[in-house]
Amino acid sequence: MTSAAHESMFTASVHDDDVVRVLGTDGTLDARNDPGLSPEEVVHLYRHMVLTRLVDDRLVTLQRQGRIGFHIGSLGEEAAIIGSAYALRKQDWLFPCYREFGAALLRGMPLERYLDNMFGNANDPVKGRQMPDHYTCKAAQFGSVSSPIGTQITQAVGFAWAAKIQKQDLVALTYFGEGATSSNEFHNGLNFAGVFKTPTVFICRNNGWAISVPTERQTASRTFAEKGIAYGVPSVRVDGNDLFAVIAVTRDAIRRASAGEGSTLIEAITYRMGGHSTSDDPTRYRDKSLLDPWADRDPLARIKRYLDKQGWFTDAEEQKLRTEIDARLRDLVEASEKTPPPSLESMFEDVYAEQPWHLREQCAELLAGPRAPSAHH
Ligand SMILES: Cc1ncc(C[n+]2csc(CCOP(=O)(O)OP(=O)(O)O)c2C)c(N)n1
Repeated sequence: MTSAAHESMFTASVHDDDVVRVLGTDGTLDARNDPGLSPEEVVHLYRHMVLTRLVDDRLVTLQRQGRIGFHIGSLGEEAAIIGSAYALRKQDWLFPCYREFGAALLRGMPLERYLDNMFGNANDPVKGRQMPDHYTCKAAQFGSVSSPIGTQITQAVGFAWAAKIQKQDLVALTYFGEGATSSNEFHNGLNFAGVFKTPTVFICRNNGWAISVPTERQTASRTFAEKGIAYGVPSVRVDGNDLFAVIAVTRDAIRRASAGEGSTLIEAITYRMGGHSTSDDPTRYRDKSLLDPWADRDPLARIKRYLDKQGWFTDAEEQKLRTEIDARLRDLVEASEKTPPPSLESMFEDVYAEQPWHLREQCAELLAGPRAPSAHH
């Protein structure tokens, strides 16, 4: 694992026809790159993918009912997100984009806190100061959600560089969409990572769209992975709807980073099956027929076919799981929705160790001022 001579198994795969794949769409397995998960691990990850999808469904419904303001989901991208997060070691850190709540939950963020963020209530980890789906979880080593495109890329590189200077064996993994490869931060981050061999894993979720911009309008490069080669960053294309392949390539990238061999760019080829967010209507710019080829590659259905073949998770167990998650979500949503908003004075916290006089004065004035009636009283 720490051998400086470790060679990546996958780094040649940057071209169109060169994609790492383990799990066939029919549920068969190619043993060559199989990460060798136990039956318990596969079932655990499948259950988590189902949870993620049901959370997505529920949040879209809540937004449509006007109970939360916004949601940005991961429909169709679950394997790319959960597989890569699963490959991380405990000490590693994650610098998210905005679609990776499944990774935060997998790494130990309580579902309660995530839902509190959706309602911006008093238990929201960011105290209601941000939009829904902008959270953080230090205990899960999950940085703050970055919605300005690409900013998390340079944060991850800086973090990894600091770890390298301090001789800590940790890797910073960052997620971004293929649209972010057109940002300055992508250039700055990959260039720096290439020169200084920082222990960073770049996961480019190539989901076909940057809101309404399709990949062919995003770049004239043949692939997104080949952009890494220009920076001297070994790169690989992987079937992002194949949980096993994503785990295998991410583990390999982590091994290389941990061995001092620097960063890897992983292009995970997947598809955004839903809108960009609940504020978007993809039927305005995307023909429905474009979804058809991807339905067959659905990351959850694919694992389920494999589980069926192995006899590891029955339809009855699946039904039971879905019923349990539904009930749990109903209870947790009810609790989060009932929780009052953060206190007004919390707005003045967290900047100064000792609050300066003018903020104390402003806070007192605010508390004494007229209030609109609160929905919670
Ligand atoms: C600097 C900046 N410009 C524009 C936006 C508006 N915006 C939000 S998401 C997005 C598209 C991002 O696409 P991509 O990077 O492919 O990620 P995806 O949403 O597909 O996961 C845009 C243009 C932004 N958040 N930040």
